[in-house]
Amino acid sequence: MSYVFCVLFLLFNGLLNNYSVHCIEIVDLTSNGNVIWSLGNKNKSISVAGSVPGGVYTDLEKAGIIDNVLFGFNDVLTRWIAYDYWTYTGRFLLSQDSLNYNVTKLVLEGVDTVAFLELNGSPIGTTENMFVRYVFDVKQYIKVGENELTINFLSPVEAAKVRSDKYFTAPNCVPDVYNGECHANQLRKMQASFSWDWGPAFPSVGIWKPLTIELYNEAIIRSVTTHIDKNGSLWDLKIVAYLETRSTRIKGYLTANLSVNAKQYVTIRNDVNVLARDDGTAEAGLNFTISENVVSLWWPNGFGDQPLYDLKVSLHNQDSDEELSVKHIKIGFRTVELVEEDASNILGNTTAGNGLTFYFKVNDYPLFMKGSNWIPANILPELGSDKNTIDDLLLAARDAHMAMLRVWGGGIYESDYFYQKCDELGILIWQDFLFACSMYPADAEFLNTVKQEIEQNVIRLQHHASIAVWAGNNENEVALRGDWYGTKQQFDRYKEDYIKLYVHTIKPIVETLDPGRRYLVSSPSNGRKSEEDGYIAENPYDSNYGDTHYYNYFADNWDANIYPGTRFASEYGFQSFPSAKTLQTASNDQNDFHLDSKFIRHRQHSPGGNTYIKEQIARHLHLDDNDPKYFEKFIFYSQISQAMSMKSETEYYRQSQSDWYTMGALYWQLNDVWQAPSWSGIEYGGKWKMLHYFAMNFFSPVLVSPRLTLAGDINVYLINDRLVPIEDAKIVMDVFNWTSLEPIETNSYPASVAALTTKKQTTVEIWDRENKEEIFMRFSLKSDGVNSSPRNYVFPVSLKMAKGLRKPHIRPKNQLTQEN
Ligand code: BMA
Repeated sequence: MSYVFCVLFLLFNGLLNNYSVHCIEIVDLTSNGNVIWSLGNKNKSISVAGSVPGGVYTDLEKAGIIDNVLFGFNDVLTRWIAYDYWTYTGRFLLSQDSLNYNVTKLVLEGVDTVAFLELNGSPIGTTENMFVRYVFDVKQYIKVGENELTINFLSPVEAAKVRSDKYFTAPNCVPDVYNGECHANQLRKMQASFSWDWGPAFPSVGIWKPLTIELYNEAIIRSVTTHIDKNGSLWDLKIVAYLETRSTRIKGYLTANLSVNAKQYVTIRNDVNVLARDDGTAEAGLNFTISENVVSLWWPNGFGDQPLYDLKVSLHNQDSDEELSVKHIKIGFRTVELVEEDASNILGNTTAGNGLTFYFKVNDYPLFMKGSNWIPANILPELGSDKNTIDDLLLAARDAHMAMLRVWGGGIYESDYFYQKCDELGILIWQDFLFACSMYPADAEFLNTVKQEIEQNVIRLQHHASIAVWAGNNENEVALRGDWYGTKQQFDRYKEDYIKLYVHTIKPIVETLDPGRRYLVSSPSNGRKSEEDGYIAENPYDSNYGDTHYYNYFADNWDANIYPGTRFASEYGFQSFPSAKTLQTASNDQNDFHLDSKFIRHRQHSPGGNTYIKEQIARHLHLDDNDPKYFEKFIFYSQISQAMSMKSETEYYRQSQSDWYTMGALYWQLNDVWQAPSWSGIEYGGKWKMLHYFAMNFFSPVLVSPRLTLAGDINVYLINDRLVPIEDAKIVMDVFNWTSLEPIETNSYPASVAALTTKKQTTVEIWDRENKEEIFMRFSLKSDGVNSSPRNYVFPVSLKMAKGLRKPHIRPKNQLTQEN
């Protein structure tokens, strides 16, 4: 379907509130544009209807060639697909009018991944990076009437292998239990699509984002970036328009129109007279200064509102005033700073005071970042932008008081819709670049495509109020330092490549295109200290610097005393099983539902995972191996165990704001991609595990948080994540016997805490109490002006030792009535 407009035209790109207006003809080549696509394999034994945007797994499933990919062992049973070669063919009509434009560009927003393209039988280009927008000049290849576009894909598994033979880069392969594929690090493709410790391998293939032909005569605005700085009572807003043209010079003018409070607009205009580069690109800028009185501050979730303002940027022809191209975006006014300064300024001359702080200051307030880690919403990238799934997950994050999500480096740069939603909900994004748990090649071909990828994605995403920080990779500094992949003998070579990629290639691009945001070379890292130490720190997990990832499957995770100090916990977690209901969507066979079944073993990718869960459960709960309902109980107990572990660890980090200046807790992981044991709080399909319900409490803005000390006493903290202090409050401790619902003892303690801080209020001595197994303590806050603060509990001994608990005999009401 094609549209010719010199007036308002909405370019379909699947994005909300982000559309373009062009004096331009757009030919929508997606299935939505009524282009008929077909999909075939190499030996032509398969020929089915194709979808664009789409991918081979979804198309073959739709055609009935394969079953539901997430059922049973289908990840392995469908693996032949990743070894075959696939071709998408689309046919579309063009009129003579369409051929009269000066510029004819084929624009592919996302091709997954290694492909060569032909238009009417002529080669027009190749693709090798699923995160890059490819724009090909096709003027000489199009014709009046029917045109045929073919996109021929190589097997991603083979393409990775071919590159690996040439530029081998560790690791050799993922562990066998992943049932995965090797050398994902060789391709600029979602790294998790070759398998992960929480996910199956679906080495996807397809055109996963929109595809159009753009026809125009003069120039267009491809993207817009905004740079917002606070200067006294004024906001400085610098806008850069990224232009594309066919001529050597772009002459005209730009206008920017910004909505402000009280339904007013501010408009400015700037003449443009710039030389285009050889590839037809050029930039032009516009600057605004606006008073802080006409716009309101944007705040992260829990700290205030999220006002967003429309910004319209348009390019005009100088002589005719004709509007050639327009971009609409929404922006928020806020400052975000990642503060790394001498920690002794806050913590004094103490062990904790060594090193540097690591915290986010938003609108000049130091805010503790509560949140989680985001993995792709779907293992098939074409389904990951589903709005309902994104809404459900982000609303769940919002409801659990999360203010930050880390978009993890093994996934994708998410859809525009995702970041728009984060802008609306106040969820700050820690955006990793897409390199994870691996060493990466640094040959020229690889670095060139990475360069394009980083440029395009920083330009696409940086205007979002939600983006807080960029990070070069997930765990690659620590992996190299810790010799995770047997690289020790070649440490220098790998270090050199590491620096080439994250420091010499990515860093300058990010810092030039987005000078206002901090680029961290890795996560975790020691931040500035890692940089001073030559980028591979002696101990990237240093408690006194930067962020840390912490997993401990051997100690008692309910015991807060096991956790090391950190300035910012950007990952920590423990596995649990998804509900039986969710598992049943992956198997109909009752025999599959026990811990040792082939099916369950197939789904557990973490080596030793089930044993760790079992051991963790056994520390606190009694589960009899011979229980006839063992598996159902195991699932349930695994969720209790995970939720309690994450509660202890998260509260430990929140408490540690007071003595270690810990300023962030992002647990691993928010969501899931299939029905399997994992670290997630939300199951595939959207069901909340116990952890997510617990998060609503342990992330509560105001929380009384008790910690059982090694000495056997209770330190009681009051955590206040609000911009106002809590004064003249009372913490009430009720002591209960397990046998009764009435407290046997009640004590209260005066409590107060400044805004945005945590303070230890008191130590309750219980070490010398007798019969600890018969009691537990409940803590609550009484304070005028605090709407809600959840009750909190201390169990002085492991729950399995509790004495006096009786069977509650709780039954649904109608059952009781029937029995009566
Ligand atoms: C961290 C993450 C992921 C992984 C998780 C659980 O290291 O970065 O790579 O899935 O641990 O093992």
